[in-house]
Amino acid sequence: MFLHYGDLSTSDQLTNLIYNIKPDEIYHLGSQSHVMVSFDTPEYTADITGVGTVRLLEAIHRSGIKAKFYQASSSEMFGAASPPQDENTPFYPRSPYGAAKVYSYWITVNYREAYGLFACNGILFNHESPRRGETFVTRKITRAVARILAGQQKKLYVGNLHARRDWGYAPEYVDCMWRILQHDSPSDYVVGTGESHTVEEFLIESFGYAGLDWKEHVEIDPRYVRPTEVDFLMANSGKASKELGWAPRICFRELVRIMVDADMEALSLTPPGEGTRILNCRFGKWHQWANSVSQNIKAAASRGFG
Ligand code: F7E
Repeated sequence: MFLHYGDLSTSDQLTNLIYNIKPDEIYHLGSQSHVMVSFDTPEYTADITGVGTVRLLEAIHRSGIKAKFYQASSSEMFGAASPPQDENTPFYPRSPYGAAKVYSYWITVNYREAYGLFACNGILFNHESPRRGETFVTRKITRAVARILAGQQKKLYVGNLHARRDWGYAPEYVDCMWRILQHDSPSDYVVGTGESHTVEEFLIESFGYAGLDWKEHVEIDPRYVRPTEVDFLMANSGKASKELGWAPRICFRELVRIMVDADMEALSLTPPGEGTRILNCRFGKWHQWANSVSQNIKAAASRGFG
């Protein structure tokens, strides 16, 4: 693996990169991806999360490289649309992030139709893992569980507990992204588990799994409540299942256990171990998470990136 520097705000540099690397497949996952942050930085979010996509598409088009293109579209585009959401559900974004992703979705479709690019949208619902950033609600919760057990934190401050999300296990979603680009023809796919739970249910499961009562540790902080919220997301991934043979193997309850185990291990605590057992059973040793992020960064640095 070689890491090149890149900047989604600079089209010339992107064109040079694409022309020099001549990739077969491009997975465009770069963005300002935090929904709450997008309310504070709407213009930056529009530039990077929205216009960044057309910069990449135009770089492919102008350089004449025959690269397949994957656009990381998001369930946030559905926003206020009623669940379950599928490929035919009209978009109703509820944040600058969601609106920017809608632009990226349609410009991807447009380059496919206008120039014949093999350009696809994967409309991914929330996908989580022990590598999830610490300011997203799932990881914020599982990390807090471990820190409370380790005596490093007493309280966890969160916002809206009633929002419902379709949370799945991220590595399975990456497999689906790859499948989308291997299909005979380019198209757009909804990817999620079909199971939806509230933030409160995530709290109950995570704290309960670690033997804690969430009500003793969790406080509501209005600073984390969004100006407009997405209330209810639940995917219908029938198309991905039928055309790509994709189906998630990790359910909500198992995802919580995988994440709590990993956060406890990271603090040298002994986890209950159900999450690790689930991973070993379904995926084998490839899915060991302990310190995996820092190990990957070190490995990349030793190959000249740093
Ligand atoms: O919020 C509520 C919050 O920030 C989930 C991104 O990857 O998935 C992600 O977007 C829910 C929301 O993820 C806190 O109001 C309550 O209803 O973990 P999140 P998200 O906004 O769903 C989609 C698919 C993407 O594309 C995005 O890039 O949890 N919530 N209390 C909270 N959320 C946060 N972050 N922090 C809280 O304290």
